[in-house]
Amino acid sequence: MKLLAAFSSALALATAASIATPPRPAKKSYDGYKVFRVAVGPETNRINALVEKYDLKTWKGAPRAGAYADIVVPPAQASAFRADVADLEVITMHQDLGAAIADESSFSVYAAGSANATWFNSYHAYSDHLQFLRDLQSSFPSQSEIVTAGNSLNGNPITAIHFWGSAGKGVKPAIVLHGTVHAREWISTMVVEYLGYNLLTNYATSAEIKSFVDKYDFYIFPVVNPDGFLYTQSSDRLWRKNRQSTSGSTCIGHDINRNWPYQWSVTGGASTNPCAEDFKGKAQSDAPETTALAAWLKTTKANQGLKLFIDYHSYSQLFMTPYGYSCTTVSAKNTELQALAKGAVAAIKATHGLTYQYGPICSTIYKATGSSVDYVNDVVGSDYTFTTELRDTGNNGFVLPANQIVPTGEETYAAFRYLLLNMT
Ligand code: 0X9
Ligand code: ZN
Repeated sequence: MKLLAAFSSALALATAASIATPPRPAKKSYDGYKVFRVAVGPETNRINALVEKYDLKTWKGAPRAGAYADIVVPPAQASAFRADVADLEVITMHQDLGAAIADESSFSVYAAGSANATWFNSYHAYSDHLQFLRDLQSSFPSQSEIVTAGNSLNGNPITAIHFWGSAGKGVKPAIVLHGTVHAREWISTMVVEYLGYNLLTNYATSAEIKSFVDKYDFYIFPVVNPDGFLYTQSSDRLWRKNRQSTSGSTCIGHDINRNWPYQWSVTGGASTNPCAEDFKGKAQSDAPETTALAAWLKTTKANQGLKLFIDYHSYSQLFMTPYGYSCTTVSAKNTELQALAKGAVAAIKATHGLTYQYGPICSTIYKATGSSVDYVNDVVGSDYTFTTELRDTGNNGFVLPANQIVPTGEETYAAFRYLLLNMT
C-alpha cells in the first residue's frame, strides 16, 4: 500500500512536471504559400527590394541578374507580389506549398528490422533513418559497422555506415559521402542511403559491385546536420542551417557549408549576418559539426587514404568540382575533374533522360566560401572531390515528391558508378 502511494505520488509529480513544460511551438504552416520562379534580367535591384519589402525567403540565394529567383510568398502578399512582377517572366512553382509538404511528409511506417527497398518509397523520420542504418548494418555484420564523426551542437551523433570488402576493414582508401548538410534538402538523405544500400545489398551477386567494395572502404553519412534535419521535421520544413545561436543576435543557425576552415575569410561568398541563410559563423569552424567532420576526415585520410569525397545537396541538377571560393583559381586536376564530371552527367542522362550541368562551383552556381569541397580538396587532400545538386529544375525545388526518390537514386548511382569505373 505504502509502495503504491509512493508510486502514485511519483506519478502525480511526473504528470505535474510534464504539464509545467512549455508547449512546443507549433510546426510552421506553409498552407497557401506560393513559390514563384522569377526570371531576373537587369531588374536585380528591383527584385531584391521586393524581397525586402515583403520580407520574403528565397530558395537559391539572393536574386541576381541572368538567373531565376525562386521566391517563397505567404498568401497575404501573393497577389501584391504577383502584380509587382507582372511585367516579368514568372512561373508558379508551388500553388500551395503547404499541400506539397503534406504530401511529401506522409512517411510510411518503418518496422525495425525491415531494411529493404521499400524504404525508398517515402521520406522518413530521423529516428527511423538511424534504425534503418542499424538494420542495414546488422544484415551485413561481418563487413560493416556504424561509426560516428562526433556530435552535433545538440548532442546528436553524426552517424555513418562504414562497409568494406574482402581485404577487411580499414585497409583500402576511403570514399566518403555526405548528405543533408542543408537540413531541408531531404532528397540528399535518401539518395546517399540509396547508394550505400545498392552497394551493400548487391555485393554478393554483382561482380562489378563486389569489385568496387573490394577496392574501397565506404563511409556513408546520410545526415551530417542532424539538429537541422530534426528541426525540419518538428518545426519548419524549410530550415537550412544548424541550430546554433550567435551572441548579439536573436537569429539561429550557422551555415555549415560556409563554415569550413579554409579560405573562410574571403569576402563575397557567404554572409556575416546571423539572420542570413548563408551565415558563415563568427569564426571559421565555430560550428561543432564542421569541427567534428573536419577532424574525422583528417583522421580517416591519415589512417587509410581518401580517394573520393562527395557532398550531396539539392536542388538544380548540377555536378560540380572545386572551387567555391574563387572563380579564377582552378583545381590542380581540373582537366581530369571536368572529364569525370562530363562522364557523370552523361551517365545521369542515360538513366532517365535528365540534364545536369557541370563545372566548378563558383562559375556554375555562385561563389561560396568555407564550403566542404574546398576544404576536403585542399586541406584534407582527397584524390577526387565533387558536389552535386540533385533534382529538380522543375516546380518542386526542396519539396521533391517521394515518387522521385528511386529515379533520383538510380541516376545518382549511375554517376557514382561512372566515377568508380574511371578514377585513376
Ligand atoms: O549554397 C550552397 O551551399 C549550395 N547550394 S544549396 O542550394 N544546396 O545550398 C551551393 C554551393 C556549392 N557547394 C556545394 N554544393 N557543396
Ligand atoms: Zn545545400
